[in-house]
Amino acid sequence: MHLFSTTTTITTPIFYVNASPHLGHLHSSLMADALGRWFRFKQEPVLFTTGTDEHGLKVQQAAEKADKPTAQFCDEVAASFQAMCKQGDVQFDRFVRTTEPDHAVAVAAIWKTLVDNDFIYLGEHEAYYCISDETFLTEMQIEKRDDGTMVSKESSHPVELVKEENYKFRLSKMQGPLLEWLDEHPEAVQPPSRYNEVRATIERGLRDVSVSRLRENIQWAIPVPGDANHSIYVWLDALTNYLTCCKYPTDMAHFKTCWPASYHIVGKDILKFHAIYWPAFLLAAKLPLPHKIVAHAHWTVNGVKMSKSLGNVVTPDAIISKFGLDSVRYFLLREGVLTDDGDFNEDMLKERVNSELADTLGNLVIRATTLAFLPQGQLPAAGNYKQSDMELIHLINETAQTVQGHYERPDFALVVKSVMHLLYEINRNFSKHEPWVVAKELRAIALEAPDSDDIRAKRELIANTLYLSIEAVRLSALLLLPIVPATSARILDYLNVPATERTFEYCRFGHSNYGPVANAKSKTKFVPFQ
Ligand code: ME8
Repeated sequence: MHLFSTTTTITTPIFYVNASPHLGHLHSSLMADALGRWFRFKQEPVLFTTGTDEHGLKVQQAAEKADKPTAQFCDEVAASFQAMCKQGDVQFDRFVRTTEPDHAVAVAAIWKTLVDNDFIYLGEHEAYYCISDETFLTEMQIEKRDDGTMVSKESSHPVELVKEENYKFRLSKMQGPLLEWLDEHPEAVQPPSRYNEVRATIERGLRDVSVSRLRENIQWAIPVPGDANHSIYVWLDALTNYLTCCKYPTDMAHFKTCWPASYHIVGKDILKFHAIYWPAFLLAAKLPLPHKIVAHAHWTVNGVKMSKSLGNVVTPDAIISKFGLDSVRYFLLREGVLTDDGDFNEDMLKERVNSELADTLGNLVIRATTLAFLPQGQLPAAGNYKQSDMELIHLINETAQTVQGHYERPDFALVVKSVMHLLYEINRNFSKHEPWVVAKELRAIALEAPDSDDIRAKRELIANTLYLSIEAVRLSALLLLPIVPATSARILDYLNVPATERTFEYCRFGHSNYGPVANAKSKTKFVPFQ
């Protein structure tokens, strides 16, 4: 993935600290976490960053409302996002807060570079500003409500007319370069429907954007270098976090090892900032552009958008405490598809986890490792495979390759579907061969004809069916490690797969020698899965 850098850099949005985390924030964090785990599984160096966006009017006003000093308010809410990561086992390398000193240095540096490259100028700015979304909007993007208030058409949040002297960024100059970038990198914005959306917006034309506000109107912000009357626009500040995490500009040798980012994971609500403003800022600063901007859709609750005012916010804490972490990780990554909004529904969570994780994967573990139907608890060595076995072996190997493509797109729903498809086929094979019946027959005839062809064939059928199943379980558990790490680890422990063999390299049939064959040889018995 990394053409220039040597590290796979993966980011989440940095979340506003105006309110505590909810399921949507957890979802973006889990996507990035699963991706990070995947590349570590492939033994590639990873930098996974997340954090909090702490400046701007929205946060300033939330602190005032809570009647707390702004810095203290930020500390408290940032801690709740860190707690969410801990509870979700989100294994980030850097949790960046935009109030940290190294971030202020990075923001000042990019500002100066944009000024030096003549992309920032002082101008008069008159437009509607939406505090909730921290963005200026054009006349086309707002509408009047029946009660006379003006709101954003997209988010329905109120807007206010702002007329003031602002520094502006020459976004209008970037239409050509941005289109060229998109043409050359059709995978740069995922999924393809979002790519088309971004392209169409750029084609309609871009206007210069305001990148500062008067300091008298917003004090909780990084000041414009050399002009105490202005504060830097919160989005320019926030987007720069991705550079801060790579040690820009203080350690450029390190920076080059991890920039450009391989994946920016974002929600569809902030696509414009990541796929238009951010590449434009980077192009103007002569810095390389990210490889992939992945915009996922939103979670709704029982069909309604999750919102604090509606009181239907699902908190990570409540849901993880109720269902357990892996069930939540599984459901969010399985159901939170990229293109369409997903509905969060507890019954569906239970149904998915029971039918797939428990019934399909869990049951196969139990079926494939039960010793009850093996003569003297021993499993003869597998081999001498039939055509139908060879087809399943091919499917096992193919699944590893297919899943790799799905992870790296990334599309976790497809990862899970591929693994489940393999498990269904293996379960079907198991039921078709009925090794428990064959084992019974074997016991009945073994004494009369201890070394007949029939006995050898029956032993082979049992061994091959079980070994295929064990290998499918081992491979599935490995491939699901990034999504359900604890469940997968439990299965791999149970199969005696050593820690050194829990990497992508071992995702091939028969590649390692674990399962009933190895255990039968060493006379170690399997403990039934509980
Ligand atoms: O926009 N479903 O922060 P934010 C899925 N600070 N994901 C959701 C969601 C939902 N219902 N609601 C929120 C900001 N998200 C800026 C970002 S980045 C340089 C600055 C997730 O706290 C999703 O990733 O409003 C969305 O883009 C993000 O939270 C918005 O978080």
